Amino acid sequence: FSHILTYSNTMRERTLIAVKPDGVQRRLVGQIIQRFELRGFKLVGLKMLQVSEDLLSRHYSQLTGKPFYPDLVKYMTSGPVVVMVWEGYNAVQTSRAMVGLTNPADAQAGTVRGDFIMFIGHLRNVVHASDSPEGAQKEIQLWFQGQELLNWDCCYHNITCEL
Ligand code: IDP
Repeated sequence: FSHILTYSNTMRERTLIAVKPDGVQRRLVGQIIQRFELRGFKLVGLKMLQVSEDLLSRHYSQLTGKPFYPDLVKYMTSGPVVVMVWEGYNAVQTSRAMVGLTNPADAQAGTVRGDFIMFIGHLRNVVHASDSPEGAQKEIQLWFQGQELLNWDCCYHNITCEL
């Protein structure tokens, strides 16, 4: 049964996506949500907030020692972010592909970073996506309380295979 178990876990995989302050400033929230909706992912949590330095240091715990970390703090606390949890088949890997490479200059056309940013160096790249299922689980717990995530059924599941 192990392959079935793996398959069903992957079917209901969850990932954390955040529209960073530059994405909110540039009115890209709707466009980014639409891409995940159209791909068939299910929105199970959503909120807007001003990030604290404490939350950010826990979110980016592997980056706090990097030389660019102070700039990253300035960037990420410069305005509100919109953070969401999306659920569906292979959500983590697929959403990384939809978001594109970290440096927008290298990001492929068709990705969020490849479509909305020309070149601004590394920092302001509009969106965050969890990079592994374990990372996603950690980030979802960090940003959301359990009751803020909703389980709901897709009413046309039979036609689309959406969950
Ligand atoms: P990711 O956002 O594509 O997962 P990470 O390496 O986890 O990339 O870095 C987190 C964020 O930190 C990036 O999205 C970017 O905003 C910033 N960042 C990463 N590397 C650099 C760098 O070399 N210079 C400046 N900022 C960086």
